[in-house]
Amino acid sequence: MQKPVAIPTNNLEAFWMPFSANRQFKKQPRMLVRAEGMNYWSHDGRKVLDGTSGLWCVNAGHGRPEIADAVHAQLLELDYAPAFQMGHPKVFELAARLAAVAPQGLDHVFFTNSGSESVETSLKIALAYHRVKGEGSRIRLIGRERGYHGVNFGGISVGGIVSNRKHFGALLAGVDHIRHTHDLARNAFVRGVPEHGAELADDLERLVTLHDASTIAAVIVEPVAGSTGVLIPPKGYLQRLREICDKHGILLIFDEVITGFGRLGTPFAADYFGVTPDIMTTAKGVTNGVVPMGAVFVKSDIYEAFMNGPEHLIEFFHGYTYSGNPVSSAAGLATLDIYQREGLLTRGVELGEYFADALHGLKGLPHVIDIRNIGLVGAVELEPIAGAPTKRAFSAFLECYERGVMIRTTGDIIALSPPLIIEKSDIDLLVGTLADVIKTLQ
Ligand code: PXG
Ligand code: PLP
Repeated sequence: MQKPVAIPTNNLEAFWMPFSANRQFKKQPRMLVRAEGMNYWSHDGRKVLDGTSGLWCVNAGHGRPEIADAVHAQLLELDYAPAFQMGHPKVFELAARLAAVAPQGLDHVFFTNSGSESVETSLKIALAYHRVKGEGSRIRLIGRERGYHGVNFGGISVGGIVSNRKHFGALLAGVDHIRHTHDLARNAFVRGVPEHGAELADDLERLVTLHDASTIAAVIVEPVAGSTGVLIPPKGYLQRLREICDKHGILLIFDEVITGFGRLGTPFAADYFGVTPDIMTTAKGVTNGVVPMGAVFVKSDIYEAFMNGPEHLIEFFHGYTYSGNPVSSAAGLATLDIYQREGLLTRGVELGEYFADALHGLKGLPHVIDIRNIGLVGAVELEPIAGAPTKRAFSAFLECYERGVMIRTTGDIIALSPPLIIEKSDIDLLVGTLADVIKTLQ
């Protein structure tokens, strides 16, 4: 057992924690001090099973020495190289290897440092693409209700999570949203992909009728909406969205920041659903979450559209100081090695059924109004306490942590997304603890 570490409770004030209840945390801190494999260790010496891959990112499990060694060696060999007008070998190697595992046709990679930056990058590529193609009237971006696309201005504009939008002014102009697909009345407690709701994709036709296709640049959706509480697309929905985009010359962007790198039991959600987007955003799992990095994949004809004009000119005025930096690139290569050596990008198929059985065994417990699963993602939706939404699920989170299991909650939905190295005994512990905790909830 990890030796308890004294928490410096007198100096927690300076750090303004992101997306956190700061005051609650600082009264009752939950500090993590070590991690290995499937587990964290808390400051008070308890082992805590990671049911969430950190924040949906540590897909190959914690403390992988191969990644640590690659990062260490890279720091000593070439620590940083200018990202603009200069290169270094590993970033080219990583782009080529990523393109090789990506769905066919997504052959070019633009690097960022997070999912939020990947989203901004994808929206800018979409707008600029139409302009370089001579269709500069396509200025509108379409998102979806309940979508999460990070926290930068483009992302919250196309996003559909009210709390992430309402405090931040008028947001980006020219944005509209299609309806979300959550439908408890028709789809509650369905295993895997729900039957009903493909017709919700036709909502895009409504926006085309309203704005005219000639003004719309792109539609961005999460293939499976993660952050809002795991909303799985109805059968046929993404195919239909693809067809409507094709019909009207609108680019389709899949935000695969969560679904990318094996989460659904396929390398990407595009593979799972057999629908290939024009642009695909990723982050998190690209480096196993341990060094910041994001990657935006684009189809060749999009990249090629930019490659015109005099060769000494910059083709796309966009990039980050740390785009494809050597350390992140080294971490990305070592991570891909692990995924490929251990077959992790498809391991969710093998274990998904066991995970689904365990999860759906929670049906009938108090307050449980829906259970959803796909690959190694699961969600348990709880009936909110009248007048106190989010409180019931937050209590479950606190109690699970006390009992040595880390879950994630959003609203009154509990989300599970364990590392892809999980074993059946870990699933038993994860879901078993959750069941015990749900039984105690007020
Ligand atoms: N797009 C999607 C689909 C995401 O899930 C982002 C963009 C932004 O990525 P960065 O790296 O900028 O955070 C995300 C991130 C949660 C949770 O509670 C989800 C995310 C991040 C943190 C927590 O479910 N998704
Ligand atoms: N702000 C200022 C003043 C800068 O000079 C830069 C980059 O040079 C940025 C923001 C953007 O930083 P990054 O490239 O790390 O996103």
